[in-house]
Amino acid sequence: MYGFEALLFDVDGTLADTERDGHRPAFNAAFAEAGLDWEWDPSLYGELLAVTGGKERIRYYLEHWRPDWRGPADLDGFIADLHRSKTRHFVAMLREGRIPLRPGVLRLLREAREAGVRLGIVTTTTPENVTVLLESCGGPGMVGWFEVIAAGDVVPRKKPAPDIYLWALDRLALPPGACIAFEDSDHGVRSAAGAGLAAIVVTESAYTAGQDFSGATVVLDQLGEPGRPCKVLAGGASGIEYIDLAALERVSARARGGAGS
Ligand code: XBP
Ligand code: MG
Repeated sequence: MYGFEALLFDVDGTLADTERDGHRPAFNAAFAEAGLDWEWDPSLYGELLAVTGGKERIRYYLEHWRPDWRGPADLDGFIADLHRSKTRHFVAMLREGRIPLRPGVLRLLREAREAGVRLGIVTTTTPENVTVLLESCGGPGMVGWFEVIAAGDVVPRKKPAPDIYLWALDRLALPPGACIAFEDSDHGVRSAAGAGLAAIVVTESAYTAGQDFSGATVVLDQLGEPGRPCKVLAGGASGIEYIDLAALERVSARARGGAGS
């Protein structure tokens, strides 16, 4: 028995390093295919990550970088089509195996599953991106490991709003104190903490490294593996070599303000 019942994972930046060399080139491929001369370089993409959600990001780009661009009358439909094309390019990259899971992810998921700890996904990204990532990296049955996949447009207000976590908690019929969130960004931490969850931040990404993670319980560079230790960047979880269920028990005790931290 652990002091938590479920682990809830963000996807982009947390399960896999997807943004710079995954989503970004997929957006660019969709723009090129539509005959648009828009090109999101890595630095511009860092600025665009201020807005979560691909469709929302395209709209933000148009408003701030292309204010004079004259789009079609049905701008929503145009953006939705463009974004569908972007998703096609992104899942093709995933199917080619170009984006692996981050260190320690598969090990922790397997351990949790074997121990009967419930698993969920809580992400801004499109549901298809989640299923293809999981199946490409962990095999065809891996989607079934997750009791809830909270993704994309199921809530209108995306992270940093807490809504997507609240949606997942409702489906799991669990209180926030029974869950631990895994995130990589300030948007994600605000969303998880806003819903009342303890959050572990895993970040090696240049895009999120300098962000404010003050709402997180622990900040690590990665989950780590036996023989490949993680670095604890904040949260005082000293002596943790890698995140397994025993380490999570200490983290959750700490989040509850109890002993064992
Ligand atoms: C991830 C995102 C996503 C991806 C693109 O945020 O913001 O928008 O960049 O995915 P988080 P889609 O990790 O906080 O969930 O294009 O499918 O929306
Ligand atoms: Mg993320």
